[in-house]
Amino acid sequence: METNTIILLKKVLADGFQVEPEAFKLIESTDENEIDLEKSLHNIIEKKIKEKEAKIITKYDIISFLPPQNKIEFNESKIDIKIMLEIISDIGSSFIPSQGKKGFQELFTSRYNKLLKIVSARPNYHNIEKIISLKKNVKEKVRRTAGLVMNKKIRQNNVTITIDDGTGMIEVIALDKRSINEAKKVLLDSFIIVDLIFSKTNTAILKAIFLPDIPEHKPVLSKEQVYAIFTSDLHIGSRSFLNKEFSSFINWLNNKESDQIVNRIKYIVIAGDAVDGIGIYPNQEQELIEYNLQNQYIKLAEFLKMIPKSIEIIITPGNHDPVRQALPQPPIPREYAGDLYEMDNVTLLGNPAYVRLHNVNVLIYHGRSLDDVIATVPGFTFDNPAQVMKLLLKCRHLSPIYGGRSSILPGTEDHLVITSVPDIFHSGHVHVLGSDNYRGTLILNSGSWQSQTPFQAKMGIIPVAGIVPIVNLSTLEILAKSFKLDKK
Ligand code: D5M
Ligand code: FE
Ligand code: ZN
Repeated sequence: METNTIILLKKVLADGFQVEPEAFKLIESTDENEIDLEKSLHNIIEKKIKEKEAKIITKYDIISFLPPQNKIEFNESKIDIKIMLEIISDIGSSFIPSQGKKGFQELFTSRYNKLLKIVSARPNYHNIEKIISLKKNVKEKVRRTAGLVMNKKIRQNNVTITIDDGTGMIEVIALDKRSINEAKKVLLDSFIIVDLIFSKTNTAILKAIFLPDIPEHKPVLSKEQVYAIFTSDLHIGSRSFLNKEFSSFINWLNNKESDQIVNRIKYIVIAGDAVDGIGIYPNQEQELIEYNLQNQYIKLAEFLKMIPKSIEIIITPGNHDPVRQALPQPPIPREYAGDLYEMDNVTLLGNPAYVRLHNVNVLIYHGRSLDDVIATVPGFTFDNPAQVMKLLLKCRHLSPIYGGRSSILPGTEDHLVITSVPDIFHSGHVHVLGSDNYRGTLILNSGSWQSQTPFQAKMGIIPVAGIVPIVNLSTLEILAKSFKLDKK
């Protein structure tokens, strides 16, 4: 015979919800005379649907309606999850640039070599020929080569691309519709693999383009159910910084009663532009309410000090922070952000940085090169940053286009090549929330805490501000929590 509990659970499952085993045990042990289980579960389901939360009933959902004496036994304050932060690579801290032209030659040689090594390890690409050996001119046979894109010319009926691999250069021409479309999307200075055929007149005709890409993979997940918040672009000091909304976010982090997730948040990543800075663009002072950079960081530290100490905060710089603009950027220095260095739960890293949060591989990168990619690729817009980040993953490079708004320091090694495949790729900068899952990697752009500035209005950028993506590190599911004030 089915018990009332089983009948109830069947209803829950019929709504598309899952029940965690521990939640199930708790439901079983509740006294039906004391609690209206049906009503309580109904309320939880309604709330989860309304707030677009994951369709899982956890033990914390059940605890939320248990009478106090039962609650004590499962008191959330007893949750003791240890921080597991590993810094894998923080190149901005130690990078020594090379001087002059030689440095740039070395940089691009390193880019080519690193990417060739990545692709040559795959069975499909073991037959990549050097450009110099292509000149032997075997006609009507598909040849495969690779190089960095030196030039791209889009004409009415064709597109030509010139690539260089250090042994020589070759211009390939795209003539058919499919090749033309592929060729148009190619980013200057990026590494591409090219299939071509020589015509009777010795013209290299493009047959196909392949990007280094990331392989399909299973992300590494946390064994414990812990959450990380990915944010950026607070722009403290700007008139448009959303002080009230950000305060409400901090309050929420302190209100352990309000949400069972709060107790399991162990990391907050701030991927640059925490402050608005000063002298970043002409007439910026008209848009500031705090002109002193140190004071902007003091204000940031005041906010961050209100975050529970059980949460580790990782801060990397962006283009509004007082460090060199060229990549890789060093961490925000102590001279500006002394208060942050005094905090035990704050780690300051450079941009980009690779970290592991509870075993999950996270690539943190502010994202300035997104501007350059959006400006170049037909169809790319500011309102879809995940699409742009996906292309960076395919190119296996954080800032392929040289000489745009995003600049790179010359050096013997190109550290912006994405050598290891991240489980989470986090950027900000464009101020628009966006996410995607690409071949097992969670792509995340974190939006901002700054309302539309007059400049962004001119550019047609509509920021998504005051919403934070919270990621369950044991599933990589995202919950977008809004702290926007209701303006109804
Ligand atoms: O950049 C926030 C967004 O605004 C980002 O997508 C770039 C755009 N932006 C900002 N400044 C400029 C300039 N000078 N030209 C073009 N686009 C710009 P943030 O880094 O927060 O200022
Ligand atoms: Fe920003
Ligand atoms: Zn920025």
